Amino acid sequence: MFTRAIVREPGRNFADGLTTVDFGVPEFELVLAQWRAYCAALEACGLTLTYLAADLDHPDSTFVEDTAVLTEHGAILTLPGAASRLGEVAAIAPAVRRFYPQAAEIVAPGTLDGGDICEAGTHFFLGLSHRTNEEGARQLAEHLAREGFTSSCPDVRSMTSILHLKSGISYVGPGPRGEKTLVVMEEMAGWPEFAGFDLLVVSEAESYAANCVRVNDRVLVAAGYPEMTAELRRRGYDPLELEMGEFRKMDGGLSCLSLRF
Ligand code: CIR
Repeated sequence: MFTRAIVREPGRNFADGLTTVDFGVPEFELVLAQWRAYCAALEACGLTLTYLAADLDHPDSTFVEDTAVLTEHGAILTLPGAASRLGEVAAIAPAVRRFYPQAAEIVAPGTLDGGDICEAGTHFFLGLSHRTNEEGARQLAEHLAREGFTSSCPDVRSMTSILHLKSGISYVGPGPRGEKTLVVMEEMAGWPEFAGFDLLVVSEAESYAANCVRVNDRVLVAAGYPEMTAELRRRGYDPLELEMGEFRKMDGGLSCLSLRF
């Protein structure tokens, strides 16, 4: 069960952030409306939110997930792989340390974005990407091992369709009969790393919906992906659909917008 989350309001210069996709320029009023609906959804799931003010020095800073990895036992502040995002860690550290005074840190030459880290019960997938390098993953694996977690490192560096591991996979936790459901985009469905999980394969046409988030009794899922939403329902999950179009324009997904714990 999650009880809290940290979120950061998007700044007026949100559109100046990094992106690899060409879906148009986000419209700020719509960004804010979608962000507010996202925060309200977390609250409806029972979470108490820590709201951080917009940080105009870092246009991508609403994607707080990339700055820390929170587990039930501890926290690790990251070292983002994009230079323009490095300062986001110092900016969020006090909010993380308020709840995790002993928070550890990823240090250079390691780099790591939280978007590459997928918790799947007692196991963590640490994605190697153009943001997270082997050294960053090695350091995190060591921290996690000390907390009793195992880990493995799926490599997404050759994929052009996703930025982070969690753009392509999400663990939605135990289903009604204890299923270990791992949502996975079609392109990654056959990967040996994911054997042993109950795969929910997202069709190529709906691949953006592979980034979804289990929050207590609900699964947050992007609106506009009916097959994926219906499949979650069929498996006994309770999806909560949210408009994500403006965040998608900046390579962002549902998980990126909060640190849940
Ligand atoms: C970036 O390129 O870093 C941001 N525009 C998007 C980050 C999305 N974060 C995530 O998937 N965890």
